[in-house]
Amino acid sequence: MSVVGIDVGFQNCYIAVARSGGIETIANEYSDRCTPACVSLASKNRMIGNAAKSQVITNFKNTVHGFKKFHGRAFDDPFVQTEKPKLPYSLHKLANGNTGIKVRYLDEDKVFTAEQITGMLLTKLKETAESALKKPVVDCVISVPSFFTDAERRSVFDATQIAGLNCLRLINDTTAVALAYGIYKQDLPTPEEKPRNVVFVDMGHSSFQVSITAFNKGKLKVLATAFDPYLGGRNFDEALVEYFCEEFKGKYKLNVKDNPRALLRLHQECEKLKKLMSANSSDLPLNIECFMNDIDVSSRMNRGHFEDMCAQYLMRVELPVKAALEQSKLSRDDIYAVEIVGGATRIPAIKERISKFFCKDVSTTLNADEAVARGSALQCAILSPAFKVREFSITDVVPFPITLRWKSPTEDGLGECEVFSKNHAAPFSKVITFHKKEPFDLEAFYSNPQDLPYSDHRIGCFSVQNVVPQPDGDSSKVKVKVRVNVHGIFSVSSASLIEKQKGEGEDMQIDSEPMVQNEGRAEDQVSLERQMIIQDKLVKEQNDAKNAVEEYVYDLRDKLCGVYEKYITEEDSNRLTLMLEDTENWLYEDGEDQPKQVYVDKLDALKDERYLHLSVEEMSTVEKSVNEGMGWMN
Ligand code: ATP
Ligand code: K
Ligand code: MG
Repeated sequence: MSVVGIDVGFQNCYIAVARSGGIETIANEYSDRCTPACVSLASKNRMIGNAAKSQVITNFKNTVHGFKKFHGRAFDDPFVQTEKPKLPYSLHKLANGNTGIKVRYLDEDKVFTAEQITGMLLTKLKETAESALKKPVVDCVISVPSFFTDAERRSVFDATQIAGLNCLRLINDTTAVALAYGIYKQDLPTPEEKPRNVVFVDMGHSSFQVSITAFNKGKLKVLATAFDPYLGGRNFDEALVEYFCEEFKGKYKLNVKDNPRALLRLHQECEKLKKLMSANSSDLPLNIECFMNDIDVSSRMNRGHFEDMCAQYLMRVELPVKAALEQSKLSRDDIYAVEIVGGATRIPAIKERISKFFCKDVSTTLNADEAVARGSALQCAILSPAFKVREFSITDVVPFPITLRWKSPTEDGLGECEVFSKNHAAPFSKVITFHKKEPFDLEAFYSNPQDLPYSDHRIGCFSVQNVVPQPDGDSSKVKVKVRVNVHGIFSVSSASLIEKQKGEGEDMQIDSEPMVQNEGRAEDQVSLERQMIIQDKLVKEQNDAKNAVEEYVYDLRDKLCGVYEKYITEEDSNRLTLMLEDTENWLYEDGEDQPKQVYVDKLDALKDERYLHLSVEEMSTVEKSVNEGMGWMN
């Protein structure tokens, strides 16, 4: 059984695998270790990852990217509503109020949930891992931002199931990074000694996360996490896009925002320019040929100007960093190192701000792009019974305080209490005792709505059933276990009624209903994903078979005027040439879209033709001798 970790980024995904030799990051069929978080739907199949990214402009309405924040999100959520007009594809309100993605697929209008789209992406990542490892991939650990709420985590978890994965843990990005940092360190303080405190900073395309983690030999404990869920590389791209849109309006009279293709191209060019500016402080050109209305556009930008333009974003860097330090109750002197990862931390001004705050140079000892995936693979190795790895205990934190409110139909005694405070250790179970005569409801919600990345603070409703009074009419003692599990998901996991005389517990039934639920039925989405996988496979086989015919035509044509020329009569050569021409025409006409078998038969027929006047042995001797670089005749 393989042991893999997957970093599902807003823009970039990575897969790492634990092998006996250590952790390796896996490259996809494009020899790229990064797979874009992009899914493109078409009339016959889907393209996912790199193949989808190349469709971003050509098939913009049906190429989905930037969907990570739609997990567990209401369509009416302010973030979704501000994103919507900027997206080249359409969003759609689902029956449960969540955000759906509307595309054209198999020549029909289709709405997919965020779970399904991420499920598609995970299918691709799973296949990439399987083809590299040459064995099935099921067990995995998937990373999520530390600020993901219950609804977001449940939604990502559903996506893993749609893709047929068995997710052993949803691990926080910064915790995965901490594990990748700590597990191989030989010189960590012993458990009795003062821990080594390290700050981890991850700025990706869409978000900014900070954690402070204490290390001792064999363990790590997250002390605090803080974040800006809406600050990332994309803000810097957008600032450039805005600037050039304004400039081109005046300079070329172009309304770039009215043209989705031009706008997407500008986005791509601005991202490239942003990256160049990280390495270069001089004036840099921006040139786009045939940008819009056949006009070539050009402009310039430099780092200083860029930083001025992005002042509002740079200002926000310090806030989570400061908040994390305050929550950890450490002082700057207690910090051993500040490790930065994530693509956007390559922006010099961001590095400077972090370094300035801690009065310390930032360290880049970890691979900025791969650390999250590598740490996730390490966590998978620790959790998997199929793999031996040194013990390393991980204590994470609850990102937002959680409150429980209870009520029963007739008894009074409505009440509430905060069951998990901010930065409370997780995973963790707690037992709360109630005195009740009848079934009652527990409602869980995040205590401080204003801290959340979005406006809905409800977690779920849990009904404790079958509660009855004691034989003497007194209230029964009901012990309820509440838990934040290994995925960071809250639940009321069990309840038992304690009988007065015996002091023994009898398990009670709990009906739980998370506030935000996946729109589709899980089984349906799983089987739909399977059908789509089969459909993609059929299309791929069909294309491969068709390409084989095409290649054969080109190959034989080359050989007829090359290696075979001397050995074939002119008559035969003419006949074969004509046949190749016919086949080529057929491929563009009737043979454009045929079932796989038609191409296979065609190829067989061609091969038979070829051997009419030269025996198979003769043909292969010709080819062999040519390949070996000697003339056939001598
Ligand atoms: P998230 O963590 O928000 O889900 P992600 O994991 O997909 O997103 P990363 O891959 O860590 O994000 O980082 C991608 C971002 O980093 C993009 O905005 C990209 O433009 C930016 N980036 C990458 N290299 C550089 C560079 N040299 N200079 C500036 N920005 C860069
Ligand atoms: K990433
Ligand atoms: Mg990331």
